[in-house]
Amino acid sequence: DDDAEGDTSVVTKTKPKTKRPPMYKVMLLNDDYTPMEFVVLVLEKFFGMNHAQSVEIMLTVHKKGLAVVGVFAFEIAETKVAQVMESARRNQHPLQCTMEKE
Ligand code: TYC
Repeated sequence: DDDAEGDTSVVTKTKPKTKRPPMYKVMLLNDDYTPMEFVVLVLEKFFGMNHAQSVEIMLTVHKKGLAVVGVFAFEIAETKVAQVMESARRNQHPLQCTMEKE
């Protein structure tokens, strides 16, 4: 929209803002005790990765300390984090999964 302001020639643009929801990075954190194979299974089960992708991401976390495993809308990200944390708890692994606004 062009909104003419008063009787001078100043014109301001009003953006047609279609608002997208904020997205959230879901991250996996490294630790010294969670077995590599468990992390690989978690990535396959909850993030729909194939085996090769899962191994690659797991090794990135292992070497760098953390990695983004996916970016989702808030509710989805929350569910992924809860699923990973519950699976880690059930299996008595200290694996940590967190989310952060992009
Ligand atoms: N560092 C763990 C080990 O050596 C493996 C591991 C990878 C743990 C990724 C957590 O998010 C993680 N067994």
